[in-house]
Amino acid sequence: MDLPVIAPPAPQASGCSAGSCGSTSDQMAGMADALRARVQDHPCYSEDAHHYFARMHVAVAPACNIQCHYCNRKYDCANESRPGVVSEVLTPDQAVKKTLAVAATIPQMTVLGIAGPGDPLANPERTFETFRQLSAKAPDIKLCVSTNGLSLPEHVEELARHNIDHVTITINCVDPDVGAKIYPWIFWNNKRIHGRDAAAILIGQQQKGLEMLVARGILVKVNSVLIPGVNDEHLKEVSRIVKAKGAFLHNVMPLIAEPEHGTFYGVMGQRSPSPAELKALQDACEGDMNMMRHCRQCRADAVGLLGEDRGDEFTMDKIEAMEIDYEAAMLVRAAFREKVSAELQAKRARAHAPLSPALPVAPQIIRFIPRADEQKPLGRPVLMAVAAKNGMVAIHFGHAREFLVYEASAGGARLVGHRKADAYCSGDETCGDGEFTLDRTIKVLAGCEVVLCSRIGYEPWGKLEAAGIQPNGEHAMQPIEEAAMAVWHEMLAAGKLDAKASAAKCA
Ligand code: CLF
Ligand code: SF4
Repeated sequence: MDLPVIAPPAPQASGCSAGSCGSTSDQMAGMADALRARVQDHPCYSEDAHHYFARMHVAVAPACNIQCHYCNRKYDCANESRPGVVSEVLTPDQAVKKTLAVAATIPQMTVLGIAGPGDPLANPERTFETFRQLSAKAPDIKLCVSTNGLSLPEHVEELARHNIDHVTITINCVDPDVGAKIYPWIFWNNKRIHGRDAAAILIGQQQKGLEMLVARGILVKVNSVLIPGVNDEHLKEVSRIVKAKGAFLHNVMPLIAEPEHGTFYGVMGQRSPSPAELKALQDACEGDMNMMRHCRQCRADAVGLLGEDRGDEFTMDKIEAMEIDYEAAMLVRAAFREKVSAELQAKRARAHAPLSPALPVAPQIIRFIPRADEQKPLGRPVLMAVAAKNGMVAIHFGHAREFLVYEASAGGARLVGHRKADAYCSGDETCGDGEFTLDRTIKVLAGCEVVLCSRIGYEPWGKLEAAGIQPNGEHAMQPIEEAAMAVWHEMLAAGKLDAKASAAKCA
């Protein structure tokens, strides 16, 4: 007769998710130390880092050499930013001044990226002049660039010369027939080329550029815009190919297409994917490569932590009035980095350590394993929206402008996306005003079963519950993963996690 055995404790109750989930904690587990050092303070390449470190973009690149159906040239490059607001285009000198001012004011700012408003490599003089000056004046700032890839091969040498360690290529397809539905034309060898031929050239250049960057040891992130009915299924093939060629990370972003943006897709009524469609595709691609789930589709002049924009504090007239002592600022920046590095190391150690009695662990973690024919699923995954700051459950529900979405399961909690919301509450006492905004927020949270926040008012609590979303304010100022797992275990203990319910919730 088979006797039940006591299972060893689960590898962790929090922090790190199991399998190749794409969370940075997992990526890090298998990553060489040298590679870790290259991404650990880059908010886009490391999910952990994005809670602590900020990036900024300088909009020095106005021109573009291709046309995408999701772009209107009046707006920022939609490959790496969301359309909707015109950037102030800067000269390289202005861009350098702005970067030094931001770096001196925001010690968290570790990365300077050039991502538009057109294509950085279609404006090589302006782009490389900015990089050249910054590598001399601010050597502690990482330099990053994002391109559509058409001119990439001819610039790889120069990128390497400027010590640019992180390059993003937007690759929406590897099949020219798909590409012809996304790109109406490219500008190539002084000629405008249309349709399938244009797409074939662009794809060839992107793939060649990717191979050349990887051969030089430069980290490559691939961005893809998910366009329902155009490249949704095809992106799995894209993911497989770019991974095989050595890309480090794949970032599948939802198409943004509104008629008021005046883009071809917007005007033609091409729809954007739902959060569930986006997640399903990211999950499908994940088997092949590390997926980025925390992209905020930032503007080409964004400043601050991902998800926040402090650009208004750094307009050129304000910068002219600042006195900047960059050498002194470098010391503050170095101290900040050291402090955060220590915090991140401690977090990783906690995530990979055996269970500590101090952590909130449900009794189910140590359990009897039934015989194979009696085994039941341990509990289904649950989507939880979190009003977060710096990796903690730290924001009042009514003040949240975005919610991070975590998937909690027996393997741990992992970030799977984010949802934008409008803050509707102006103070603790008035939480519950702005009914219309609250209704919209509840809609935005569709598919989530729990909301974790630091506080929440009576009225939104009731409305969330009525919508089938359980508010929870009991884990204020706890690390997100620990809070999410504690709630998941409570749900498991209460018998709310049988497999049947999941299909209905996550579809
Ligand atoms: Fe900027 Fe892009 Fe560098 Fe990041 S953004 S150039 S890699 S520093 Fe980041 Fe913004 Fe997403 Fe881009 S969240 S849009 S992935
Ligand atoms: Fe617009 Fe960027 Fe496409 Fe150029 S590459 S057309 S700027 S989205």
